[in-house]
Amino acid sequence: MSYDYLFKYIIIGDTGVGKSCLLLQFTDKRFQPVHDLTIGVEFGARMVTIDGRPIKLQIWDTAGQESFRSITRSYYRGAAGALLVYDITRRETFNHLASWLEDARQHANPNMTIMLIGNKCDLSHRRAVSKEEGEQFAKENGLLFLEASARTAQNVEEAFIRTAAKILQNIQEGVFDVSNESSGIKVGYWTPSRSIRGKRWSGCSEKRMLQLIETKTASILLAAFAITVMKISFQLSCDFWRKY
Ligand SMILES: Nc1nc2c(ncn2[C@@H]2O[C@H](COP(=O)(O)OP(=O)(O)O)[C@@H](O)[C@H]2O)c(=O)[nH]1
Ligand SMILES: [Mg+2]
Repeated sequence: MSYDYLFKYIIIGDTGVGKSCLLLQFTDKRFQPVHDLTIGVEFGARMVTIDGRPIKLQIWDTAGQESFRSITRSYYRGAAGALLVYDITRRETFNHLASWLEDARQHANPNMTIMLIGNKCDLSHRRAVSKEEGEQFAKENGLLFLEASARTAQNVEEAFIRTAAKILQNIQEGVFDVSNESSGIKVGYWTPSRSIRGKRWSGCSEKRMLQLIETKTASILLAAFAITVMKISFQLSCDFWRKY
């Protein structure tokens, strides 16, 4: 299936916070009640539409344990977005956020969009971290924030889609060099209605493409103007010779 952009995501956070369940709920719309330990890194993908544009999300789900931390680190580099997850019923998973963020800042693209997710919000009777604390942490560290539940699917779509919308906004503002795949963004083939004489604009930033279109339009108008002037002069000279 064709897409305008492909965004790579990474899901990080302590073990047992619900990373794999969030991915499964997003890709398969189902919940896995038994904790199936992620070994190394797993992978999921789904198409979404943002501002009418088809975008493919390629999502890497990592293992939270310390022993897998070095494998996880190697996945930061090629990611455009990260979902940093904690469990609202386990305070220690919230306390470890700073260390996850430090890893991300050290190994990821500095423009990576990070969405902080307070997961398991269906278990609010066992809550150990207030929503305000989550919001405050996100604000202090420049992250997006949502509380979600992989079990009830509350805010799961929103978490993935809002991250993608922010990445798309950054592309439109020229923050990313999309021709460099280490940004975690791949430009797809343009759909026929958007392509210009079938030309593939892969590797070209949106800003640059608009500039090219403007330059092309200006040249066409100039050429049309020159032809009209030549036609009028030719007509006038013909009339002149006919008279005299
Ligand atoms: N109640 C509830 N349980 C959840 C939720 N998300 C995950 N779990 C449970 O938490 C455990 C760990 O989930 P998992 O996705 O494997 O965690 P991971 O290690 O971060 O990938 C599993 O038993 C899940 O069923 C949620 O939103 N609500
Ligand atoms: Mg897992």
